[in-house]
Amino acid sequence: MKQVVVTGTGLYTPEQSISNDELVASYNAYVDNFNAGNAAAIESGEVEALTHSASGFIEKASGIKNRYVMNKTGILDSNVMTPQIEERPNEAPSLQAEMAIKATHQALEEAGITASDIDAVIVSCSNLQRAYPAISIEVQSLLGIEGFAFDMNVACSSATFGIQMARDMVRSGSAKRVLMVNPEICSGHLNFRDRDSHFIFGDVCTAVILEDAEIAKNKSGFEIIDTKLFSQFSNNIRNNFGFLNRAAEHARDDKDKLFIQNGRKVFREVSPLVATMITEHLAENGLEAQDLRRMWLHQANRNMNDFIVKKVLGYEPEFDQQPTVLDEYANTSSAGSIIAFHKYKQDFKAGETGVICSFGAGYSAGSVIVRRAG
Ligand code: CO8
Repeated sequence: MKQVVVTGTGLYTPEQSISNDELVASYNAYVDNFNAGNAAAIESGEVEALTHSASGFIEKASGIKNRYVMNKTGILDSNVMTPQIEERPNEAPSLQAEMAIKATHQALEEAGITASDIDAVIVSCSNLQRAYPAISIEVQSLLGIEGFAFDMNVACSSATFGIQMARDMVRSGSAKRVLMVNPEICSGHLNFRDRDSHFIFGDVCTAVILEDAEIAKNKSGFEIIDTKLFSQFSNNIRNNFGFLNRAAEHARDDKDKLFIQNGRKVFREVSPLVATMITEHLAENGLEAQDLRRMWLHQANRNMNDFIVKKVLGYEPEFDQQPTVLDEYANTSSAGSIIAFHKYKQDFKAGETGVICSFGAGYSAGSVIVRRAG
């Protein structure tokens, strides 16, 4: 079986950002307007008054202080509260393809190859801006790549599932060099009028290049030791937006056409499941927790990650063992663990081992054990 290496990663960060205080000010202005506009109905008990959001709660409950977004003004306008992104003509590159290209250039540079060396493209993320043609085929075309491309979606686990697909393709010989890219515009499917979740997500794009080790030019990449995927149906994180919405017009704009979750249940159910998955995955590969230099975990919640790593290691982790990017980027769905890997991998020495792990809607979870080559 061929050995597969991650030879390059890339990160595109949007220029605009929103702090917790800015987001909360906009949400609270919406609440004040709503309550004033519904004063009589609230007084008579017909309508429930809305409650303010609070920056202090957000940081304590999640670890999030800031998020990057593709359009700040629409989100912060308390009469709009959604990103305002113009439709583009079919001849122009789509926004997700544009984000993908930016992240890809950085990944190619690290891998020391050009786009024409790639022979397969996977765009893997939690929402695609159109049904077809596939964004990945557009990326393939914009980069001048020969071969094939496809899109896939496993919500927050899209990147680790994408890595397993890419690895399997290289191992089987159906591709030699794969670009796996995650353009996440989470702000487009987040309900900024929902106090429980308005603070959770941000926008970003990550890219990963996986190659047959024999032909890789970057000899100090990260060998993939093994991958393990898990899924189990749950309604606790759900978004009912889809092509049949226009066939049920009365429900087309209901809240469930954006992200909804039972966050507390997700926290309780998913955290132990992920800790067990990582421990079992290590054991299957003859490894123990102390063999790990670092875990690059999905970035949904700081407390959740602390719980998982403590359960795997048996003690409180240092930042170096479990770096977080949540404070700056918030939850960027599938891109989160890859941002952490991208930003905190350069200090790895040859032979050191780590785990990239994602988890989220589905439920879905993916674990990727990597070891620095070279
Ligand atoms: N401001 C102030 N107070 C608040 C706020 C707020 N904004 N929101 C809630 N509160 C209050 C509540 O009313 C409650 O008050 P009380 O105790 O008086 O009833 C109190 O705070 C506690 O509320 P919760 O129990 O809801 O708070 P938690 O401590 O559970 O924290 C979290 C909420 C942060 C959401 C937490 O539960 C969490 O992070 N859970 C994990 C969720 C998770 O990992 N989800 C994965 C989702 S990502 C994914 O799968 C990808 C989906 C695709 C991407 C979608 C892009 C849009």
